[in-house]
Amino acid sequence: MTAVYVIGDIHGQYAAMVRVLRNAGLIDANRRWSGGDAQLWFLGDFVDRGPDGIGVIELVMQLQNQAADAGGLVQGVIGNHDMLLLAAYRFGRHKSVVAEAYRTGQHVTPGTVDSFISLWLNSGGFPGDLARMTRKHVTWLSYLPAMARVGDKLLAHADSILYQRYADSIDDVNHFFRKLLTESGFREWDTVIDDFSEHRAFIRQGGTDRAQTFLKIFDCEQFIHGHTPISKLTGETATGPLVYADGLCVNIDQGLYLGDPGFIHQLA
Ligand SMILES: [Mn+2]
Repeated sequence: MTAVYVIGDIHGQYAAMVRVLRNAGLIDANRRWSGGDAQLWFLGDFVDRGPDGIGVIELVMQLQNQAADAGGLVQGVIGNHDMLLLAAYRFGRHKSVVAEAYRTGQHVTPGTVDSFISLWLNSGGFPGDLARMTRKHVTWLSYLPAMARVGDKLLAHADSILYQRYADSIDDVNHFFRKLLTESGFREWDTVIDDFSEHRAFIRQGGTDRAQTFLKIFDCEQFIHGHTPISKLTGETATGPLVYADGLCVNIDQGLYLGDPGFIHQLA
């Protein structure tokens, strides 16, 4: 049986990510894949709130190639912050302002730049990420799926019912996102980014029923997600997954940007 790991929201915390992967034995001291045929899934939100989102993406891209060579798998799903950065890149008219501010160490005031860049900055965007972002990173992020099935588990970024709004199978949701991320205009992006602002759909009142319906639509037994830091829900430092909704849901948002130590969750 191949070992399967999932890791939640990295949010630009490069050093913390390296520490967690190293502790799990999935990378070596040179930050190269050492997980053999293991599978590792990142549940989105690679960027924002921490300073080195591009470094995080670069490392994940390298690990993806190294894991494939070793018979393993590294993959991710798209998070709303990844979309916010993509939107700033794709639709932002003031990228050069951000790049210049990054070079000179000046602060960019949201509101003095166009709305997509303002929205991204207000959501914890770091100018260095947009300044360093290239077509390579854009393409990689744009081709991430939104959902995945591993065994009988459903993997996606957000504890939100947004996915079922767009389609009623994993393949069709991914098709919707692929088209959105590669072809659609800013109005469609606006809607989806807005939909992504929902949190806690399966933990608040009626959540267990909502989770049952959600899992039935996508024909899975358990939903694994990030998006809402566990420590924000429990008020305590997160050191492992939060299983809730009668065991139907597992939150693995590590809260790295809040200073929690981080963890990796082994699915199988
Ligand atoms: Mn999120």
